[in-house]
Amino acid sequence: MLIKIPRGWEISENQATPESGYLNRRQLLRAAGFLGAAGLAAGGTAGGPYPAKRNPDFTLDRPITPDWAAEGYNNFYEFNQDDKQAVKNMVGKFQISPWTVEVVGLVNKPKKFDPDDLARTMPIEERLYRHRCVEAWAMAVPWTGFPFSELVKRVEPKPEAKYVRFISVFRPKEMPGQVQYTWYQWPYFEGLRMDEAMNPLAFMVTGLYGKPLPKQNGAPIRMVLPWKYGYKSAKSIVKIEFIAKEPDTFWHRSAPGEYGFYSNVNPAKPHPRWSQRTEKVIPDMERRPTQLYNGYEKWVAGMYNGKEY
Ligand SMILES: Nc1nc2c(c(=O)[nH]1)N[C@H]1C(S)=C(S)[C@@H](COP(=O)(O)O)O[C@H]1N2
Ligand SMILES: [Mo]
Repeated sequence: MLIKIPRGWEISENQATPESGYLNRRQLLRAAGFLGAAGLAAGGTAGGPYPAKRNPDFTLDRPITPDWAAEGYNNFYEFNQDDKQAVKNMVGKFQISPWTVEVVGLVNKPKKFDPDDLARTMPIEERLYRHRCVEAWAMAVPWTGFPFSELVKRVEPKPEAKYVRFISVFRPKEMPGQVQYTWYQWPYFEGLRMDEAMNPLAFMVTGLYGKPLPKQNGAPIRMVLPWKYGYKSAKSIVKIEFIAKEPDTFWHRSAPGEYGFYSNVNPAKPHPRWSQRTEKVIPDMERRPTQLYNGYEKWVAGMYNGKEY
């Protein structure tokens, strides 16, 4: 294949952040009172299990990212790979209800779940987590969800189950990127080793900022893995499969030399096309040092021998 495939991540770091000026301008407008409720990214309606009680074990080393920034600057290639701020305006046709998450594969009790039922019946809590995209932008947000291990317990994996695969929704009629970007293998797919999936940090998320998850952030249900680059955390999941062998992943398939299976945040391991030493915190894009495992080594370092990438 000699065709040059355009990928969102194949742009220089300078080009990757034209939005910082825009976001600052928005902030100024908001401060001046020019943007009212209509200027906010649409979130879900509060009520039901939201807001959930915050788990005090997870603290931040920085302020919480403003909701309009985390809900208005999104990586969601099913909609748009070039303009993170356009995603929130492209999700209108995306139907998130009814929705079924199928849990299948090497389990004793395969099950189908409705995300709304999960939010009502699982031990949901709010966690403040840092998020680090492989592109270097970062944020810190209050997710609502439950430990993925709780769902695993309900399906009883067999001893042969060594990995978990996550598959996002395929809705070409509702997701223009799935039609336009023919060079990717849709739907989005990701994976974890079993011990990573059972780690207490692995969080299945149904809410953000004390409300149901906005569509652009991966409604109605997504994974959040704060010690890994953001692309490991699949959005809008419809299938979870327990398997015996390490699975391929969407980004590894697209660019095997650039994206490995583990993808743990590591400042010392540069991306082939840019450094990972520092990160840029949205919306102001001020630089901070990247932390090993995104600052979560206390929880996750014991799972690795330092060679995983
Ligand atoms: N299905 C799907 N999941 C996805 C992505 C995507 O394009 N499609 N992007 C990933 C990337 S690169 C990041 S950084 C996060 C972004 O999540 P956010 O928009 O809620 O911040 O989602 C991840 N999960
Ligand atoms: Mo990302």
